[in-house]
Amino acid sequence: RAIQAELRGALERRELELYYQPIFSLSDRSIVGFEALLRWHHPERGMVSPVDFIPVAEETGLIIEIGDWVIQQACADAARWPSGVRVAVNLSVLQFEKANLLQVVRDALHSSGLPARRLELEITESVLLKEDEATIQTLHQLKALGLRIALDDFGTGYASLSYLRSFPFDQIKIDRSFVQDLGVRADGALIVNAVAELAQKLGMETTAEGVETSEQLRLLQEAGCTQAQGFNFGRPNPASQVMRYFADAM
Ligand code: G
Ligand code: G
Ligand code: MN
Ligand code: NA
Repeated sequence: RAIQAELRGALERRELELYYQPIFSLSDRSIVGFEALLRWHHPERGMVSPVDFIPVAEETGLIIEIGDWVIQQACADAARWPSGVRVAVNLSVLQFEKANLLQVVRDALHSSGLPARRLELEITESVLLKEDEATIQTLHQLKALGLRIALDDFGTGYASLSYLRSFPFDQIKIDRSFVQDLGVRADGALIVNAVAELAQKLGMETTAEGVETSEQLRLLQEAGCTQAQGFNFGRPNPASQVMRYFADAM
């Protein structure tokens, strides 16, 4: 059967699960939060990557239903974590095209009891591509709820800098392609340094993504990045394993 047809029933069959990857503060190595990363446990194909099924979900419109579930589930999971630990949720551009995103987020916060300041929504540059007034307005309304907005995969689009003017992001997530250059190319730190400095001047935090080595970590600290995530700190794991991070810390 086509992957589209199979994805249609995946939610009801409980084949979708959120994994969580820790995000650390670079100033004191404490855990600031976790990014929710969607996983599909397919009965025959095994684990299907979101890289493969999110596009299908977007083509079929299923991303709305799935995206709503992700927001609700992430808030419900995070409500059980220590206060101060945030959850970051990836949003598809299509979730902005349906009118009720604000209501879905509000409902998820209300029913989970998660304080808004502990929710961060990650959007990619594709959300801002159209420079559409309605999208910017929705972002402002979301932010007015008290949650945080992050610009994900920063630097991979072709007009990144101009997007920083379109909305006061709380967070910039530096794409892992730049982190991979650290310590490898002679000019590897240039872009990370520049982005971290710019973000700081704009009053935004910076999370470096895909940090795999202690050398990258050192250069990111030197650059003034505020947070990091990656295999060096921890892989994405099921919600049941998140508590272990806190048990270790206590
Ligand atoms: O873990 P990784 O392979 O998990 O994720 C691959 C890509 O899938 C990333 O670009 C990530 O942003 C995206 N992704 C993961 N979970 C979600 C989700 O819940 N919603 C959306 N829209 N994208 C997601
Ligand atoms: O686009 P987004 O930032 O949401 O994607 C996160 C993706 O990056 C997920 O697929 C996640 O599994 C992956 N990822 C997280 N940490 C690392 C890492 O240290 N190295 C690599 N190569 N991928 C990572
Ligand atoms: Mn992300
Ligand atoms: Na990213």
